[in-house]
Amino acid sequence: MKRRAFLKMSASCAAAATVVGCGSDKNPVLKPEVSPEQVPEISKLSACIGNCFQTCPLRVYSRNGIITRIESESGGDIKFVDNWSVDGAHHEIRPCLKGRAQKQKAYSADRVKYPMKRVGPRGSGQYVRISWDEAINTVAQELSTKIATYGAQSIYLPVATGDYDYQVDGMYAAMMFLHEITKKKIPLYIPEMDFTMELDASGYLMYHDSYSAAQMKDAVKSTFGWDDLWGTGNTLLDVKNGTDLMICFGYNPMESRMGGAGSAYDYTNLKRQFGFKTIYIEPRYTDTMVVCDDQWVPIRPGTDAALAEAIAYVWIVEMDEAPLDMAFLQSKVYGYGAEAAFDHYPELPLAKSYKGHILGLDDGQAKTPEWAAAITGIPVDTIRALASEIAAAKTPFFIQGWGIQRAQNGENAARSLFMLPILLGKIGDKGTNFCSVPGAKTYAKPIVAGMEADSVGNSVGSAVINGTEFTIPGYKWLEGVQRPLNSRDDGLRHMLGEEQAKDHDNILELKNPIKFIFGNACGTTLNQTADINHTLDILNNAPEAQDLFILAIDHMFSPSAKMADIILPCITNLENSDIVTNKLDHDSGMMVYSYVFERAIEPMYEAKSTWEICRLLAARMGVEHSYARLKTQDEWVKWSFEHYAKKVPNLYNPEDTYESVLGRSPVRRIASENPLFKGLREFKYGGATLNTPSKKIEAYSLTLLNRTRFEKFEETETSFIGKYIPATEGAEDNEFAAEYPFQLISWHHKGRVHSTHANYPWLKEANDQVAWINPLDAQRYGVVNGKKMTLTNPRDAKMVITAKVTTRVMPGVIAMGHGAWHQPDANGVDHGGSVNVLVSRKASPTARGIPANTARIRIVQA
Ligand SMILES: Nc1nc2c(c(=O)[nH]1)N[C@H]1C(S)=C(S)[C@@H](COP(=O)(O)OP(=O)(O)OC[C@H]3O[C@@H](n4cnc5c(=O)[nH]c(N)nc54)[C@H](O)[C@@H]3O)O[C@H]1N2
Ligand SMILES: Nc1nc2c(c(=O)[nH]1)N[C@H]1C(S)=C(S)[C@@H](COP(=O)(O)OP(=O)(O)OC[C@H]3O[C@@H](n4cnc5c(=O)[nH]c(N)nc54)[C@H](O)[C@@H]3O)O[C@H]1N2
Ligand code: SF4
Ligand SMILES: [Mo]
Repeated sequence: MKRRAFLKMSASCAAAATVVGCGSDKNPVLKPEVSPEQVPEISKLSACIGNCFQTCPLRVYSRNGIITRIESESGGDIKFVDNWSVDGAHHEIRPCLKGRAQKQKAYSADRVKYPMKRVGPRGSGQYVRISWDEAINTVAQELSTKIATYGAQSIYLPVATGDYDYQVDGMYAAMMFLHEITKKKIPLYIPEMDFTMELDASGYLMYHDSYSAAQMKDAVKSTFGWDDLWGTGNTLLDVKNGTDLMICFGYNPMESRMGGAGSAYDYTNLKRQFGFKTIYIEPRYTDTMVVCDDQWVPIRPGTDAALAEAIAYVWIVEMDEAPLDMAFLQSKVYGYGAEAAFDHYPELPLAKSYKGHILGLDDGQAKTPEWAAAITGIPVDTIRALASEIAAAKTPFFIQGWGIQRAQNGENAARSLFMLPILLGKIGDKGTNFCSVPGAKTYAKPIVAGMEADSVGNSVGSAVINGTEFTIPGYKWLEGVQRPLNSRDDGLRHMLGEEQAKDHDNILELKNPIKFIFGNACGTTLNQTADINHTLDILNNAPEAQDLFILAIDHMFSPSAKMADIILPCITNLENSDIVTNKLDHDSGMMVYSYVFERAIEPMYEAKSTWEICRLLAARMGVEHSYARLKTQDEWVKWSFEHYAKKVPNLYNPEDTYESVLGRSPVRRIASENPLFKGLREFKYGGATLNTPSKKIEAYSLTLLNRTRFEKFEETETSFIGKYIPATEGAEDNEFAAEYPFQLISWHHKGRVHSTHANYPWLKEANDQVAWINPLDAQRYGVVNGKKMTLTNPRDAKMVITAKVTTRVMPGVIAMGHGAWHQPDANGVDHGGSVNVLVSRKASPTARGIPANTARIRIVQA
C-alpha cells in the first residue's frame, strides 16, 4: 500500500471508530478510501446510441466509478477474426471517434445536472435550479391544462433523434407515456361487413415524415407505391453478383456510416475485393472519394435532376442504339410515353409523359446535354461520356444519398434519379440498385421491442403499433405553433387515411396550434431546423407562442434545449442499459447485430432516464399503472429481451437468458436480402404488382395526381413526372443569384451526429468547424485560408466562420458540416458555424420537408 493511501485509510477508520469496526460491509462510509491507482480498472459493455444507425458497442473502462477510457468491444484483445470478407460477419465492430470520445460526454461541463426552469427569453440560457418535485408538478400541470384547454392534439412529440437507438427507453418511453395520457378509440367502419371496429389510437400529435428523408419517402411512394422508405434499397453485399459500375449521387458513407460495421467499412472492402468503378456526382470531393477515388463529377447543388434528364435525352435521342429496355418500359412502367385511359384516369398524351418532357414537347425545351450543362455546371462532353458509360454497364448499382432530397425541390430530384435505372430496365436484378441508399432488413420492427401487447392484455406499444390519430410532416412544427395545420396546405394526415377521415369539404384541420412540445432528445427545436433566427423570433415573439410550453429532456445545455421552459436532466447512454440493434434499413452495413448493454457508470447528478421521468409524470397524472405496469425499466429490458429480441432467428441462442447476454458482445450475422427489393424482382419477372394506381412503376405519378384531390401543391413546384424544377434560392434563382452568388450546402459530418457530440473538446479539436470555399472564389472575394469570413443570406442572418480554401468544393458553392452549436453574439451573429442560421425555410412542395441544402448566401466580409 502506498503511503498516501495508507494515511487516508487510517484517517477514515479513526473517524468512524466509535460506530462500527473498520472494514464492515454494512456501512459504506467505513470503507477504506483507497487511492484510485489501487482500485482495479473494470470494464462494461455499453453502447453508442443516437442516430448514426450503427450503434457500435463501447467497452467502457472505469476505476472507482469514474470512466478512464473507452475502447472497442474487445478492449483491444482481438477475439474476432478481423479479416473482412463477404461472408465473414464476425469482425470487430469498432466505434468511430465519436464513440471513443464519450468520456467527455459524461463529464462535460455542459451537462444538465438538475431540473432547470427558464427565467429569460428562449435561447438566452437563463435558468434557475428547481427540485424534481416542482419540475414534475409543473410539467404534469402544463400537460393537463393544455389537454383540457386545447385538446390532446395540441401536445406534440417532435422529430428528435438523440436517443433513437434505445428500444425500451428514450423516445419509445415518451411515446408510451403520451399515449397513456391521450389515448382514445377511433371508430373504423368496414363497409363490407357493415361493422365498426374500434382502434386504439394516441391522441397526441406526431409526425409522419422526418428531417432525414421526407422527400425521398414521398418520391418512393410516388414512384414505386411503397409506404415506407426504410429498407427499400438493395444490400451493398449484392455487388458480389456482378456489379460493374457504381454511380453515386451524393453518397458519403465514409462520414455518415462510419462505424466498424457501417457501410463505410463494407464499401471500402467490397471495392477492394470486387474492383468495380465508382462515379461520384457531388458538389464536394468527399472523404469517401479521398479513400475510394475513381471519378468525381462536380455538380451544382439541387441540379442532379437536370443531369438525369440530359442522360435520358442522350439515351433516348442521341445514341444509335438506344440502351432503353423498351419491353420493360412498355409493360412495367406507367407514363414513360403516351398511355391509354383506364379506370377513371384519363388518357395521358405523349407531351405530358416522361419521354415527351425529355423531348421538350411540354415546355419547348429538349433536355439536351447543352441545356443541362448550363444548369449543372457539368461540361457537355462529360454528360455525354457519363451517359455512354452508364449505358454500357451490364450491372449498374445506382446510389442516391439523402443530401439531394433534403432540399426544397428534393422529391422531384429523387424521382428524376430513379428514372435512370428504370429507363435501362436495371431494376430488381442482382447487383443493381434502384438509386436509393443501400439497405437491408434488420428484423421486423426492431424498435418496438418491449412495446408489444403483454400477457396482461394491455397494449404497451399501441402508441407505436396503432399510431397516433393525427400526424404532421415533421418539418412543419414551427408553422404548427403559429396556426392549426390542415391536410390541404400542410399535409396533416389522419391515421385512417384521407377517405375514411373526410371531414368538412375533405379538409382535415387541427383544432388548435401546438401548445406543448415534448422535446425528448431533441435538437429540432432550434439547431437542427432551418432558419434559426426565424425560429427564435417565432418562439419568443409570436402571439400564439406565448402560452406554448416546451419541455426538454436532455443531458446537455444544447442550443435547442435552451428553447425549453423546463429542462429535465437525462442520463447518458453510459449511465443506462437497454437493447440495441443496428439499423440495416438505414444503410448501416451488411452485418446485423443486437445486444443488451450494461450501465457503465452510475447515473450522475440528479439525472434520470426518460423512462423514469415519464414514470414520475405518469404517477403524477394518475396513469402510472398503465404506463409502467408493475415493472421497472430494467425489468422491461429483460422482458423485451425474452419476449422479443431473443426470438429473432440467428441473433441469440435458445439457451441465452437476459442475465447471460447482458454486457456480452453482439451476436452478428450477415443481412439477408430486402423483401422489398426482392419484390422488385418479382415485379419485373413475375406477376407481382406494385401498390400504385397503375400497379406499375410510375414515371408519371398517379399517386401524386390522386393527392391533388385532397392537398394543395404549388403548380410551379410540383410535377407528376420526376423532373428538374428550379428551387427558390437554388442554382438558377436569378432573383437571388446576382446578390447572393454562393449556394450553401451542409453535410453530415464525421465529428458529430447532428448537434450531438458537437461539444466534446477532443472532437472539436479534431474537427474544426470550417466553411469550404474554392480557391477561385476565395481569390475573387479576398478570403484567406484559416481566416474568418462573415456570411449572410437574403434574410440578413449572419455567421462568422473560418474559411477552408480547398479545391474539394466546386466554385460557387460553400459547404460546412451541419450540427455545430449555434453561438450567437449580442447582435445575433452566429460564431458557432451552425448552418441552419443561413438555410432557407420554404418547405419542399409535396413532402413538405426541410430544404437543408437550399440556400443562397454571400460573403459580407472576408
Ligand atoms: N457522422 C455522422 N453520421 C451520420 C449522421 C451525422 O450527423 N453524423 N447523421 C445520420 C442521419 S440522421 C442521416 S439522415 C444520415 C444522412 O445521410 P445523407 O443524407 O446521405 O448524408 P448527407 O451528408 O446529408 O448527404 C450526403 C452527401 O450529399 C451531398 N450533397 C448535398 N447536396 C447535394 C446535391 O444537390 N447533389 C449531390 N449530388 N450531392 C449533394 C453532400 O455534400 C454529402 O456529401 O447520416 C447518418 N449518419
Ligand atoms: N442544415 C441541415 N439541417 C439538418 C440536417 C442537415 O443535413 N442539414 N439534417 C437533418 C437530419 S437528417 C436530422 S435526423 C435532424 C436531427 O436533428 P435531432 O434529431 O434534433 O438531433 P440532434 O441535433 O443530435 O439533437 C439531439 C438532442 O438530444 C440530446 N441527446 C443526445 N443523446 C441523448 C440521450 O441519450 N438522451 C436524451 N434525453 N437526450 C440526448 C442531444 O444533447 C441533443 O440536444 O437534423 C436535421 N437538420
Ligand atoms: S459510428 Fe456511430 S454508433 Fe459507432 S461510435 Fe461512431 S457515432 Fe457511435
Ligand atoms: Mo436524419
